[in-house]
Amino acid sequence: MDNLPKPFDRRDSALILAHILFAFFALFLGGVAGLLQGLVRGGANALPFGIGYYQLLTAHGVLMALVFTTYFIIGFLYSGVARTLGTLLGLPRRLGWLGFGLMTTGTLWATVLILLNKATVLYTFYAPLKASPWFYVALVFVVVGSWMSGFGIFMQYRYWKVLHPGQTTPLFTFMAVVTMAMWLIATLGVAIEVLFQLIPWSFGWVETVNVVLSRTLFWYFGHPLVYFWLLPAYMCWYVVIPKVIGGRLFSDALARLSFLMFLLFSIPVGFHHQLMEPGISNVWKFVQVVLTFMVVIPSLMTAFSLFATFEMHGRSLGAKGLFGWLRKLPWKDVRFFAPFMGMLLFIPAGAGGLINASHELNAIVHNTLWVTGHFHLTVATSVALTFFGITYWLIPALTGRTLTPRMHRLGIAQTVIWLVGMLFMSGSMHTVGLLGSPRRTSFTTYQDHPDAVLWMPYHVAMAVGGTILFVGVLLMLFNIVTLLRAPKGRPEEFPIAEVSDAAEKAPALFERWGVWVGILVVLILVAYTIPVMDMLNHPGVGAKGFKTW
Ligand code: HAS
Ligand code: CU
Repeated sequence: MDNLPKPFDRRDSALILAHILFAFFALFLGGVAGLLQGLVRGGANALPFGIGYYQLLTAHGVLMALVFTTYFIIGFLYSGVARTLGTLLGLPRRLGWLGFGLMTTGTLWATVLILLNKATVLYTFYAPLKASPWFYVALVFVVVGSWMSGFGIFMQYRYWKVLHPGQTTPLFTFMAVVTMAMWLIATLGVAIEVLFQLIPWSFGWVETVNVVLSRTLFWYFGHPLVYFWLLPAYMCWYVVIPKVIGGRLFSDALARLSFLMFLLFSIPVGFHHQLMEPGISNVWKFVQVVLTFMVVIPSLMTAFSLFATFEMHGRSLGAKGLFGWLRKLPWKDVRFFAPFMGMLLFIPAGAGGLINASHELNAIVHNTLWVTGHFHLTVATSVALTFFGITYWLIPALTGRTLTPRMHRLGIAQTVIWLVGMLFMSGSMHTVGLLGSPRRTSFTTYQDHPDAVLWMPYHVAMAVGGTILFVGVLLMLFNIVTLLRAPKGRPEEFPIAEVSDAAEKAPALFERWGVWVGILVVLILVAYTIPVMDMLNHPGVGAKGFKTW
């Protein structure tokens, strides 16, 4: 009896499950949009009901990249905090529901506006594309809602700290706190952009908008946004996967250090999305590119730590030779297989990121489908497959059900479909991007440029990949329904790894938040003060705004 996993409090599982299921609802809607737009670009006929390509592209980006991820992440973070610190307190749980309510209001509102064709501004909502002001108001609801959930996590953590003076916080919660701290500091940028620039301008209270400033505020947020997606996947790789394979985490201190480095270096790097923009001097682009290469280091540390975990485990089971440990991994366990495939593809995905971040190479790939290929490997493969892998044990753990061998097989099939679809889609996006095919464009031949005839076969391959991926979305939804109805029996556990005996204990300094946030503020000021002053002092004429759809 003692060995049975401790069940979740029903009120906690209701909150977490609401987030996870809403996430997959968004994935489904976003998947429909993705399928249709892939077909349009692949040369299929016009869309039904007068729906526009860019309208779909907006729905796809918002629902997949912003809604699916944010809901899943908040649900997952709450689950791990409740698992490692104990049942949620009343206030954190209420903040979780308040966050859920605000985010859902904002999401539904924004989705309706997109479907009414009043906010066809893509997921980056760049000015001077001008949406209905209510779209920006809806975004405020989403962001403020996510803050509430963040405050809930901080509160639970503070309370635990008070009750356990001098103890090291469990690794999962430490990582959740870092992730949410980064999120809060990063979203300040987009909050300023939306509240002080986009809302007054779209309501007509001011006539023009300072475009370069708005894009800078956006990317101050937009880069850490991608780490907000990645860090929860890393939490699974560091904390969950070693347990699933039956091994131990290589080093707890190294894992914490890598997360602190993400906190420091995720934010002052937004200019690597603006390398081709006028209005920012090369000196500041250079500074931020240097910091971008700093933020690669914790990912390399993560890769090292994962290899070490896998190898240590394999050798303890008698694996021989350089790669013998690979055979000792539990290939038939979907809790391992799906995230592992995410890791594997993160190697080329990350390499593509390094290419993007190199100023000269960025000139070749910027605004081409290469970049779209890059983020379909990073967020839509590495992160998405990891989130799917989490879902297979999290839902049964929340509902006290069992992950059956049939579910493992279905999950592995889903992963393989996803990989094949992405291979077609992201592979052809990368290639055709190098041939110059632009992103965010439904159709062009660049005035019959000779290279444009080379593009079409790749666009067809993208559509094939998109169709396979849509099958993958449908199978994932089927799997979720099956998980919800899995047999009751031995409840599934929430896997939390132990640390290897040889590992060092994390120094107390790691939880001196004032120090880390202080250094972060200094880095942000160094990277942004002068260029932003320049933008404020030379606002140009300002843009009136366009509705191009
Ligand atoms: Fe990126 C554009 C640079 C990572 C997402 N990126 C984007 C956009 C998105 C995105 C959404 O510098 C488009 C935004 C838009 O709409 O305009 N990116 C980077 C760099 C990294 C990087 C340097 N990106 C990500 C991640 C994302 C993401 C992660 C989402 C989750 N990206 C850029 C740049 C642009 C950009 C430019 C702008 C392009 C432009 O011109 O517009 C790095 O963080 C990557 C570091 C990663 C590694 C890999 C480590 C490998 C690991 C796996 C180990 C595997 C194991 C298994 C152990 C160095 C940890 C092994 C097993 C075996 C058997 C072998
Ligand atoms: Cu970035």
